[in-house]
Amino acid sequence: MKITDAKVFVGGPGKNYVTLKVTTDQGVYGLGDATLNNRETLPAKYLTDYLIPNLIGLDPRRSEDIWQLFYRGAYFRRGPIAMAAIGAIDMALWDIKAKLANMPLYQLLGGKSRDSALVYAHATGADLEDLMDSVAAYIEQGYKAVRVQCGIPDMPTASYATPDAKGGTEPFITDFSGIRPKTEIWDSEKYMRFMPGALAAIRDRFGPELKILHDVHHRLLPREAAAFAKEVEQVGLFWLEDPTPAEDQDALALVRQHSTTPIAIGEVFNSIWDCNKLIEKELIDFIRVAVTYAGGITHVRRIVDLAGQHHVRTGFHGAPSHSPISMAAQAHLNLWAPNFGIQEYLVLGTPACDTLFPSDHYVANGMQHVSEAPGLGVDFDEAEAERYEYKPGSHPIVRLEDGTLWNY
Ligand code: CS2
Ligand code: MG
Repeated sequence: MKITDAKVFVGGPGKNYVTLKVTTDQGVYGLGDATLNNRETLPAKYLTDYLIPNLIGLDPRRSEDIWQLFYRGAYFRRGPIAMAAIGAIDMALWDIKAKLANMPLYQLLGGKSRDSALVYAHATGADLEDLMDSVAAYIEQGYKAVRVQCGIPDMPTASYATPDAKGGTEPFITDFSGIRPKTEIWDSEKYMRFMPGALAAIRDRFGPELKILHDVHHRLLPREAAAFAKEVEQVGLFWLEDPTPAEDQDALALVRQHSTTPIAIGEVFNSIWDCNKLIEKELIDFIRVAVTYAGGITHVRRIVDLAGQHHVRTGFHGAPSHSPISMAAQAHLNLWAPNFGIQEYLVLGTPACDTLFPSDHYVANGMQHVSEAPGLGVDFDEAEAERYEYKPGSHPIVRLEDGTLWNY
């Protein structure tokens, strides 16, 4: 069996998805996602210029050897661009293999460990009252877990993932406003004075059952993160996410030392070497890698297995930057992983997105249900894809009030 062609498509409704389609001499094709948010053209070029010319002619069933070829063979290893490109190929080869086996992909991983997977939605508000309304709306829809992000009083601009005005929704991470980023102003002291009380008020309002998650989004210093995690201990968060940048994995020991608040980190990681210390030293409770950014199913499975040896559960990233293809791959991993925790889920399902990526994966009552179709259980409409093209967009940058460049 041989790979005969591979094509890359960049674009989509409201988002620059980077979709890979790998075709074989037996007519079976596989799909992969290389969407690196706001840098989409780079994994696309890595695929077209470097990986695809070396993929043609190979046996698609040799997914492990192909992964090693593109990881070790690069010489310059790792990094989000290369790992997203490798991830897309890996997803496509797993898709092909499962189609050949005429099985939904989770069967090749080891079958079901559960029949459906818990997801969490994103509640947001310009102020606490607005946020409470957003939380109530998701509970009404049956969600059992909700991430809460709130506008901070006296903050000069809206904060991460919060609307400019009441009733607004989370700003989309790519607004196609061009490659020059907007600027958000941040003040950790204002955040630390307000947010713990807001989280406690949400707990008081909605009771002990609701799984409450909060994303600090890398904004605090390790000491501040330790103090924050300690102060919210009684709120009983399901997790506190990215409390401090984790390039310095050891810094999380300070947070662990001062609090039992569960910690979730990993969405910006692209290999096991970004998180092995966090896992082996048990400094986190949830690993947040994304199947696209972290090299596909083959590599993420290794991270999940390492995490499973250290009481760390999965909490795969699933922001609107993710394509239905990577969300499908994660859905299969969620059904298999013995140490599954939760899946981030933003309602991607706009009619235009569903038309581009037909699938019968679905979420109901806060639970993700996986397609029983052979393979990933998602397709790609090439004719529909012709309607879209790449449009530059960027994350905001963040500065402190004195102009210091900070963490987005
Ligand atoms: C966020 C992401 O979903 C999350 O937890 O951290 O939305 C993140 O802001 C984007 O993926 C950045 O591209
Ligand atoms: Mg996050």
